[in-house]
Amino acid sequence: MALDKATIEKLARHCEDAEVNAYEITKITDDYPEMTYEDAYDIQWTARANKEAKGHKIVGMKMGLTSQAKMKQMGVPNPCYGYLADYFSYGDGAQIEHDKLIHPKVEAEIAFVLKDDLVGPGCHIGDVLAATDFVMPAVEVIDSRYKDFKFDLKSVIADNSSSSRYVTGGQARSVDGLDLKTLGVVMEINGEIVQLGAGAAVLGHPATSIAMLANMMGERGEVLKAGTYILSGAITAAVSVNKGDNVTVKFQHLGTVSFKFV
Ligand code: OOG
Ligand code: MG
Repeated sequence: MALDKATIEKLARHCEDAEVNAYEITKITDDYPEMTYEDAYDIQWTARANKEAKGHKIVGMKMGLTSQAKMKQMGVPNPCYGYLADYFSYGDGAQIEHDKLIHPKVEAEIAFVLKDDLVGPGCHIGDVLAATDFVMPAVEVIDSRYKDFKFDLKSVIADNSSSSRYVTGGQARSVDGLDLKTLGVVMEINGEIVQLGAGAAVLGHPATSIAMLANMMGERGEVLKAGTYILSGAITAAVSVNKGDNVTVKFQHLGTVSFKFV
């Protein structure tokens, strides 16, 4: 740990304020180059506690930067995670206000809901499949608070891994008989296909990503709780959206998620 508690608290407020009020900030490692990964997660967990203190519920978690496409797109070496607050959540057919966000992008994801807690270290894909209650399709709306979506891994972790909104739809299904690795996804914006992908884009299999999340949380003594809504990471590259855009993502075997930016 390189930053003191007061600085961690200041940076947590700084990042959270930019998220709530939708304004751009400069990458925090520019001002705090000595910051460590532990500091970055301390900032994120402090912002999370601040949200809870304000009465928000933390409803889920997300993994980010789990695909080669995304790591290459953002120029970072490893995946990261973030939390999902109650007001991030939207249902199928939602209208999301573009003006309340900075420069949103959409990405197709598979969401997991667990029936048993997962406690790292040592979690593996088998533990995840055994602990999964159901999976369902989701589209994440990410909105980095950093100028031009440019960041390094520590900065993006402090910014709650760009979490902003997510939309769920389609069908919830048990993982039995479902091959999440080959499950195909087609993303359309205003009727035009913009991205294609398969579950394998996420660390070879989306459940691997959930195991990694439980293990990363385990390093901080945290448990991935049953009932938590978990986004496993983007299958496609993230696509920028404008006001008025209609987003539809078709998931093989799981149905469709669609919504509009207004
Ligand atoms: C970080 C968040 C990435 C994912 O699924 O890969 C993410 C970013 O690219 O801004 O949510
Ligand atoms: Mg994502």
